[in-house]
Amino acid sequence: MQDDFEKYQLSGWFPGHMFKAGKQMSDALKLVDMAIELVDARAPMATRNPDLRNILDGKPFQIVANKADLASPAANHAWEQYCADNGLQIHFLDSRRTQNVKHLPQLWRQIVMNARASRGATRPLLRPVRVIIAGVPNVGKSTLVNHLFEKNRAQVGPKPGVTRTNQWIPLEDNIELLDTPGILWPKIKSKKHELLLALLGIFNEEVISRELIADYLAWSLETKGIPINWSDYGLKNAPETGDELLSAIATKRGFKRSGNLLDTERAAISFIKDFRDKKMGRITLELPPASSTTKMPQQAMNN
Ligand SMILES: Nc1nc2c(ncn2[C@@H]2O[C@H](COP(=O)(O)OP(=O)(O)OP(=O)(O)O)[C@@H](O)[C@H]2O)c(=O)[nH]1
Ligand SMILES: [Mg+2]
Repeated sequence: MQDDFEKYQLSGWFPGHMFKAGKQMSDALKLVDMAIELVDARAPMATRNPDLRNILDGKPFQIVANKADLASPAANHAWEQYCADNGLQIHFLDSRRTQNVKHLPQLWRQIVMNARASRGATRPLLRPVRVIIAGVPNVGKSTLVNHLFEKNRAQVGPKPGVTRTNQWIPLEDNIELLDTPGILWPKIKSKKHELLLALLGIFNEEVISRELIADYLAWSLETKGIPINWSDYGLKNAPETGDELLSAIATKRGFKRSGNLLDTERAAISFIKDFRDKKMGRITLELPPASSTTKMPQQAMNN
């Protein structure tokens, strides 16, 4: 059944470049044995796009939760547990280091081979296993491709793929990686979801008010019980409202607009930047559903 968004996409109003990207993605997925679904470890489920599973049509996939170095180690562990309990393959990664990615091709080959075995395939695969890295903007697709590529470029280099536009990068273990990552458009479920995606840089923050994103961040930190050194922001205690926080930051950091007014937008930008730069510590914004995390208090989870 088509939902309203799908009807809108097919109506002719939907921007052409997005439709083209979606079409390229489904064409690319026909060529591969498996997809690597790259997500942001700070919100691993909220940064997925359900369309990918629909287009994959039963082909295996692995969720790679990238930027694991920015997320809470305890929360990463809780997500691993949750995914294992729910039959999902998840792998936490900091893709900026080549040494972290070098074992991945072997893992992917195993996933494809297991999927073939469970489908009852008996004939050996006589060609390389083909994989694609897909994900919403800014999750680190290019970083991961580049590091996988870097390690193998010296050996063989890219060779033409099965279509004119696709190039395959040969990796170890007889695996080929499509050199262009698949871009998935974020599917926004609610205003809150939109703010979360904007905070993670997945959705262009300029179309949303930065003050609102900062307000959402402060609210998330507070409701999740994440300890913050509020004195860094000119406050003795946690703020009661976003306005209070942004005024305090603008005062402490001397952000002024013409007319000697406090520049709360600049305050919001600096607060968001601190979060993205890990100045507040390693923070996960989306925790697994409660059932699998009851043993761990929320606060401990973000340490
Ligand atoms: N801390 C951290 N930063 C990362 C990691 N992977 C990527 N980044 C950073 O995240 C930003 C986005 O990375 P890209 O590789 O450009 O992401 P992308 O998915 O290709 O983005 P689009 O091409 O816009 O869709 C860059 O500033 C990277 O340096 C990671 O594992 N940890
Ligand atoms: Mg990219």
